[in-house]
Amino acid sequence: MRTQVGIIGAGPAGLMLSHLLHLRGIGSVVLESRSRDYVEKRVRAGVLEAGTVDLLVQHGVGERLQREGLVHRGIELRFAGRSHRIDFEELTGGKTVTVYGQQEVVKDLIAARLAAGGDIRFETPVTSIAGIDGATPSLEFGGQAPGRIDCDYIAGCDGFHGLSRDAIPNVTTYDRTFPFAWLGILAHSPPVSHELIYTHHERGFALVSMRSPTVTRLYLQCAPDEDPATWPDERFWNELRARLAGSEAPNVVPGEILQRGVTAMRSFVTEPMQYGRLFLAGDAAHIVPPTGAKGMNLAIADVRVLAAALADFYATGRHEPLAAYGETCLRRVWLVQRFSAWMTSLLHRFDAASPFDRRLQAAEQQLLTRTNSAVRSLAENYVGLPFE
Ligand code: RFL
Ligand code: PHB
Repeated sequence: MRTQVGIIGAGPAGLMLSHLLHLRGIGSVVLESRSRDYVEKRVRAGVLEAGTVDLLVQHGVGERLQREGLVHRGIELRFAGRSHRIDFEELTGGKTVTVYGQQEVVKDLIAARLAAGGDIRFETPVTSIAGIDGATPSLEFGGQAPGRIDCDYIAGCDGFHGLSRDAIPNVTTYDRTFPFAWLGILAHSPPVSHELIYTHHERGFALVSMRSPTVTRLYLQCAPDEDPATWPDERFWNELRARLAGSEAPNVVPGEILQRGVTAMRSFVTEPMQYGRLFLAGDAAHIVPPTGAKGMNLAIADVRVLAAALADFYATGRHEPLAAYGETCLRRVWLVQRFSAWMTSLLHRFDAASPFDRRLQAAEQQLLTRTNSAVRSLAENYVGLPFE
């Protein structure tokens, strides 16, 4: 079996890459260890940057997103018991973000690939990567019909726990683990607010988000080893209310909790993002704490660069854009790392912080209510920095 680009992983990165390559006449095969049902139901990210939305729309996979996605013109930051609205439209010259679940993006991309005759193999785990030093790299895979596929290039879009990162020799990793996690729930109840609310409170961070007019998505800062089973519905709703307390406290209407899980908070980058004929994209190469809502957007930004570089190579034989792939991506990756770590530090409770550090954190929050430059920087980064 042979294809031009062998893609490991059917998350947002792998699927979007396959779609962008197809539109440029380049063949690919996507190998995914999980079932289609599993990847379409995995609840994760929810916020799409303006540029991500444009990219999906321009490439014909934004129709449902435009119909069902919730356009957000701002967010609220809440600290010291008061809310402060960040008006994205005003601060960024009209840009907005769109709330549309990652699994919906994944569903739309799978549907588009299959409708175009694309080859996505679910329940087909890649077990080894070979020959990336030479001209014909290959992937070995297991599952119901195990085999091997020879490729021109390999894209490692297999997420943080995938195997492609380990195929690159002499990598340097940069990381920071935060001393807390998020307990996330999906509940059958109306949104607590019509906009996202990021809250700092002595009891810990809380985030109010949503998925639809009837489904709400909520997060509470918790211990890294928190057991979700110790959070019966009642406890969750009471804690959320406590953290949102203060003037103009939003009205929390409890509903049935449909799902709960704990997400670690980590910043991680691996360099380089490529070696020989293997290119890493998305969470395989970097992860950000979810506070800035950037992970999926960054994954899409990577494959935008990779698809253009591969298209250039197949059209003209030029290697330079491919050779520069990782460097190009890393410039954005580090800007997004900076923003995500900053948002995380701004809003969480750090148990080990000294009294001095706590006052600095409060001052950092106050700055956002006092100067336009600070708040504009937040807005520009949140809606997404322009692509290079
Ligand atoms: P994915 O989505 O993890 O997909 C990787 C795929 O590779 C498969 N795989 C393999 N397949 C074949 N063979 C192997 N050996 C394989 N090993 C792994 C996996 O099964 C999987 O299907 O990575 P990708 O495509 O890079 O996408 C990254 C995003 O998923 C991630 O960055 C975001 O979900 C992060 N994130 C958020 N990002 C945002 O942009 N906005 C948000 O609001 C946001 N909120 C979040 C988040 C992540 C969260 N969690 C749970 C980590 C909120 C949460 C709670
Ligand atoms: C979400 O809706 O899941 C969400 C929103 C904003 C974030 C992270 C997650 O920063």
